Amino acid sequence: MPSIQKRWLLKRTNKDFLEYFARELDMSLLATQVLVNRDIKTPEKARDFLHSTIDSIGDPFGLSGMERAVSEIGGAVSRSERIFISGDYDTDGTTAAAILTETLRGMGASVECFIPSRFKDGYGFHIQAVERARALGCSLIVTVDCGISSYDAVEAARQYGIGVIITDHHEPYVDGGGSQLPRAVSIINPKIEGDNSPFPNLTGAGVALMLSRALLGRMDKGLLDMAALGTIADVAPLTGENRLIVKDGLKLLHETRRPGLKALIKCSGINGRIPEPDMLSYMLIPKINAAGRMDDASNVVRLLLTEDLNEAQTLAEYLTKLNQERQKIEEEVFNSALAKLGDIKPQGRVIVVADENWHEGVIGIVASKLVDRFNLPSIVFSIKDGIARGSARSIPEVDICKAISSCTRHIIQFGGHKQAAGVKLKAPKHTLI
Ligand SMILES: [Mn+2]
Repeated sequence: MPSIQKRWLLKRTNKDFLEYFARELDMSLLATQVLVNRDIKTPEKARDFLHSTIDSIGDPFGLSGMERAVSEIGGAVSRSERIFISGDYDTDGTTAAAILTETLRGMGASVECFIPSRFKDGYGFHIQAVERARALGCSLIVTVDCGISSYDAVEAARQYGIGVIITDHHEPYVDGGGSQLPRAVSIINPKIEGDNSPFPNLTGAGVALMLSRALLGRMDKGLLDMAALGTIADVAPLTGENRLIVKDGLKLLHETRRPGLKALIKCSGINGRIPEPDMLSYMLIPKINAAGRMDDASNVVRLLLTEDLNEAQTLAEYLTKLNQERQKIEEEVFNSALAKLGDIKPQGRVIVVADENWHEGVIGIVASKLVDRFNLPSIVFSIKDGIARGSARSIPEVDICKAISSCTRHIIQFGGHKQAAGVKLKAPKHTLI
């Protein structure tokens, strides 16, 4: 413990520095203190932080795999080949898909945009998507916000002579205990080994934005509203590149030209001011996520891309209604999970609960609520037809994806992040908890 004099000196130095720094920046002491708290302690860094815009974001070709992806996509567009975009059903996955769809259509490409169904296809990129791409005569598949653990689906595409470009941001753990990344034409994922890009925290929508920027040779700022939504929805750290995306994206969202987002913002009651990330997380993003949780998330891509005011209004009302249903079911499942835990005050290291009647669309949120309540990593399974689909959420101390990857022999499929993962297991009747 420093002596009183020393502590005084520390404070004193700090105060002198603050005053000097505030004078340099021509800012109040309070605002300067906020910068210092963020470890911004030189005038250059401060100016960078305060005045940087989306134009100062780094070079998209810094992402490994970008060059090859751009040349393959460029080739397919110039040969008028059909391109299949395979996304995911949450906000990040649907905004990523819409970003790439709009970009490629703008380049004159013929594009099919596919969003899997949570109930029919499950999370991510699967053989069903490959079959559909083939049936539609597509020669190239580009995944967004998924694909990094889809070794088998990429093999199936190769068999059909369809090239796959994977763009993702999930941890590169692989299916079924294998040790190989998918044999794709190109993989863009800031999390894979050897990627030295300056964008480690991009989400699926952020990676899609970078691909768009590389394809167009410029940033299409009209995409930033969607990129900001994906970034906030995936709770990515709002620093560096993500902060720039969100900063400009929120302004754009406020005055969005997209009829669908406009209608949805109106339904959410956040009209009239530039929204803050928290407001979006509570008021807008749950409505977007509700589509994939309760029904069919390709409606979200339609909402994001439609130019038709009536369709926009109908879709916005539909999402709002689905979200109300979701809230009701979520509460029921949460209470049922609590009842199952009963009086056992969980003292172990992890909570695992399962039921045959739980709605699959809400198990992720219920797992989050269990983590909040008990401060333990939690996995919630919904069992149907001998298959247990689980959603795992964790506390900062536990890398849940790694934990699950250490028991791959029991697992049909899994994927995710350090704090959130999805997992699929065989569930013979007698194992029901
Ligand atoms: Mn994502």
